[in-house]
Amino acid sequence: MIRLHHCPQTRSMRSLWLLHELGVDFELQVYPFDKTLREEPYRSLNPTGRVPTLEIDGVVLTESGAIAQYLCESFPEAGLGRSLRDADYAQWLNWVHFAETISQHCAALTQQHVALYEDWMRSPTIMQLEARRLAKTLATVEQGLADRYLLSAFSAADIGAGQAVYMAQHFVPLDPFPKVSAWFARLQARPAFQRALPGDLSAMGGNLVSGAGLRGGAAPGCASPGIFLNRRSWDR
Ligand SMILES: N[C@@H](CCC(=O)N[C@@H](CS)C(=O)NCC(=O)O)C(=O)O
Repeated sequence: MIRLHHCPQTRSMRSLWLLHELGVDFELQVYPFDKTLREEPYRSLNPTGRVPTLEIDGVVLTESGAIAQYLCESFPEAGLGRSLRDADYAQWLNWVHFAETISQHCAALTQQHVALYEDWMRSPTIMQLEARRLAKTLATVEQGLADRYLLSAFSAADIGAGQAVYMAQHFVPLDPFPKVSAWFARLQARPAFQRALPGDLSAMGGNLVSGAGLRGGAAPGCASPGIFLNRRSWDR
């Protein structure tokens, strides 16, 4: 049994996109991006109260990079992972985890732009610094893009980094990075990417087991300044 615990517009989109690319059966439990994640029964699965969480045959994983590795190793026939025997294994692994280097800046910027809801709480210095550091990570992707994908063919590395760029585009323009822009357009055209976007929950696929308090379609997420968090719901 595979069950993904997911909030739209967050890092769990990586895992959802990958599950769709793998074409496996899974259940999808969708939450609002608020303190529901800190409550039981979710807290027992993921004590830090974050998404994603993946349950797979009695195993629980709570890091998107680890989830990517575990799923790719569980379904090697899909060809989205690499193993130690492959010449590009180190590159693959590095890109799968580089996604988190991109995402941490997106998370910091989301905190500044969205979660800190009073002007006095925000720091223009941190906003500028984080945006510059985020742009540097995009420059790294620009430099690393071999051709159409990060490796010689589409893989979970593109999913991890691609989802991070999906978040990053809210904060930095992609225009200065032509290879990133073309690659990201290619990724966005994939049906599995589109099924992982927020919107009609029925289009998300998987076997949707529960909205767990979700009200009215996609929940607000952690990198969508256009969609406001129920900010006070995080106060504690
Ligand atoms: N390193 C973790 C980070 C997970 C994470 O921080 N997820 C965010 C959503 S993008 C979250 O759940 N945040 C809730 C919070 O910070 O309280 C991963 O890659 O899965």
